[in-house]
Amino acid sequence: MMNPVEQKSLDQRVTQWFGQARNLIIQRMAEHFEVEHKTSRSDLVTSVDREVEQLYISLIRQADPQARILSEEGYGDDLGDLSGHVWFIDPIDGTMNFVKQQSDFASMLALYIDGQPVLGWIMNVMDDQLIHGGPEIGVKLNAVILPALKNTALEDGLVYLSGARLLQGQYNFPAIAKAALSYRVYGSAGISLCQVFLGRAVAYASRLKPWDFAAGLVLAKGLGLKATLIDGDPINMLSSGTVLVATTQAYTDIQLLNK
Ligand code: 2AM
Ligand code: CA
Ligand code: CA
Ligand code: CA
Repeated sequence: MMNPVEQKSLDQRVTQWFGQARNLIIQRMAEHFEVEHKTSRSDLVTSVDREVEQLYISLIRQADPQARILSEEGYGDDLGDLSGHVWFIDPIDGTMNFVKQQSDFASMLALYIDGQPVLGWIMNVMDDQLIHGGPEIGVKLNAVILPALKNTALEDGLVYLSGARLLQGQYNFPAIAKAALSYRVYGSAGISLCQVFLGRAVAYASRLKPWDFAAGLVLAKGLGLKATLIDGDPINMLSSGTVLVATTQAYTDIQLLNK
């Protein structure tokens, strides 16, 4: 395991990696970069996603040589279990926003030890905001500890949802959107989760892969938020799932709607 003093020192070191990643992304944005389609027209990857993933992998391999890495763009390891140190990498989260808007995209890392959430980092790249920390060392926005979140109900707050699920009417998303004060579709899991962590939204729900939710779950635990699959089942860190992160009250409100 890793004690809180060791966790704080690793958090500081990794925070510097995010400075390097941010500089690289901003430099590449001013140049030409390649855009390719993966599984569909709206599923993009760029040469910047690949380069940032490789940067994180080389930094992790130096800092934590025994660790295994689960990363989106294929430069990591094949994992069959979660024993030991496991790092999750989403180099650019919201690649469509990155390509089309040059804003509202994130970069995310997480460290789990023997399947337990230890440290997470989500950077809003263009706003230069890094939310980082974990259950044992607390959660900061840049250098400032985040205040305790209010336990706001669904009807009194914004809910962030995945657009595809909402349009398809899946998992009761339309009922959740109607029950909330209002709803938003942002196109980045990381940016949406940060809205919940900053107290601007009461819940986020979307069908996601492990690198999309790994950092968010660490930070949600550190902030006392609820996080499960939308039907209430526990999240499996090695498979996709429709994940719900919410204040305790909004979580209860959404579970009642699902009954
Ligand atoms: P990504 O940009 O890292 O792929 C909205 O698209 C959100 O869902 C983003 O956080 C995006 O992460 C994620 N996502 C997961 N699977 C996706 C897919 N097949 N196509 C587009 N976005 C996906
Ligand atoms: Ca992607
Ligand atoms: Ca992602
Ligand atoms: Ca990504």
